[in-house]
Amino acid sequence: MRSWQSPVVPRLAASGERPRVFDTASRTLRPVGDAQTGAARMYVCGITPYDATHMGHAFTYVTFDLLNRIWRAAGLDVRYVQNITDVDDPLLERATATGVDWTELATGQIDLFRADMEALRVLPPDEYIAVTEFIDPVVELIERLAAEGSVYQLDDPEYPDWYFRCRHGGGIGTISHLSEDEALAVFAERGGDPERPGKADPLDCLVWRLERPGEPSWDSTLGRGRPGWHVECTAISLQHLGPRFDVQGGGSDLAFPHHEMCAAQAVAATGEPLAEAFVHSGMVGLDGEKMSKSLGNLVLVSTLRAEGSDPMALRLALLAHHYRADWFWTSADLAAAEVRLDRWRRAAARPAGEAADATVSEIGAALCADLDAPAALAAVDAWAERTLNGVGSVPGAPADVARAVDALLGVDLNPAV
Ligand code: 5CA
Ligand code: ZN
Repeated sequence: MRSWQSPVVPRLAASGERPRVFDTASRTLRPVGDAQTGAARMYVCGITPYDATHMGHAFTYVTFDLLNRIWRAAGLDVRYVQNITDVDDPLLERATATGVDWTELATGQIDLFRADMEALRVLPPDEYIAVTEFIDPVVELIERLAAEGSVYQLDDPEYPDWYFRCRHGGGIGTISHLSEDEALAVFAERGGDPERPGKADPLDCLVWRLERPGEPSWDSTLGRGRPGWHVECTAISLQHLGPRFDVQGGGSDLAFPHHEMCAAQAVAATGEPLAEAFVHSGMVGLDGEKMSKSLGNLVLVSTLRAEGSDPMALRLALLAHHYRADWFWTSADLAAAEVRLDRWRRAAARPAGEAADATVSEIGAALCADLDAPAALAAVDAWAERTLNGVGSVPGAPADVARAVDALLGVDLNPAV
């Protein structure tokens, strides 16, 4: 699938410093990116396109955009892959409820997402893959899992769907640290079917759903049907990045079951771990609840843009929160970001100001220390404050800080057009 247009990233002198990020699985800060090969491979779970980009989605993609940018600044060659879950229960339910064709619903929402990502200056993935264009490789992966005895057909005369044995290739809690009881509760909330009769284990996950009347389906050796959710990300990431890639990313709602199931499937199929680190952004909420399509309490990037918000202010509002924090969106976030953007732009427009080097290093160091965007923002705030107060008279320094702010934080300080 076509991704979106990349912003131009100003080149900085390669810092060589590898970032450290928090790995949910080992609960440690780990350096990520391969210092030996100079490569960094990242997979970030993409949208299920049935409601346009909300600020929670934007927070997650801006988070991994920071990692992408700091890797590039370190001189690493980044390979970035993202999926689109363009066939799944919630999308089909929404299409039915609103009387819209499911493919039209998905296409419209993907277009909106692309436009939002472009406006927010998020670097596009190198491969942007919808599951509907990846059915054959998904089936091949399930066949491989079948050969290992890791999937089975349900004992159900009407719909003998295919399930993955969730304990093959891992144990429950390996990434999420949930107990069995917690896992059961969360599984039911996040698309799982622990109560379905005939399963070998309540936590086994669906990998191939046989055709139901009126649902999209594809011919395959498993019977005519469609993929279950988790196996799409396992198939896409393994094919385009190979096992043991550097970072598997997404919001913290994906740690279980999604990333655990993907990780277990990868081990069961290849004998190797899926990824070196599993990195999760916090959840953005609204009015005391998680912002989610199913709850309908959404603040959409496209709405705020249509109301005239500068996308760079939206980006700064997101960056003001550390990626691992859960937080609630309020209009005060945007108001504070607008004030900050205005100050930064005024400072950046000066012909001379305080020397740039220390501030540029502080931004890089903050991002390398578990993507500490708030600390990076504080460094730029302090520089802007001093420059606006006439401290320093180094010609070109404001332009140098602006280049670093653009390259590392993705914030364009040219006046809004
Ligand atoms: N298609 C699957 C992943 S394979 C999915 O979770 N789609 S999604 O549209 O629901 O979410 C897209 C991304 O945004 C995921 O990484 C998810 O973890 C993240 N996300 C969803 N809601 C929020 C939220 N309220 N705050 C932060 N991130 C969120
Ligand atoms: Zn995924």
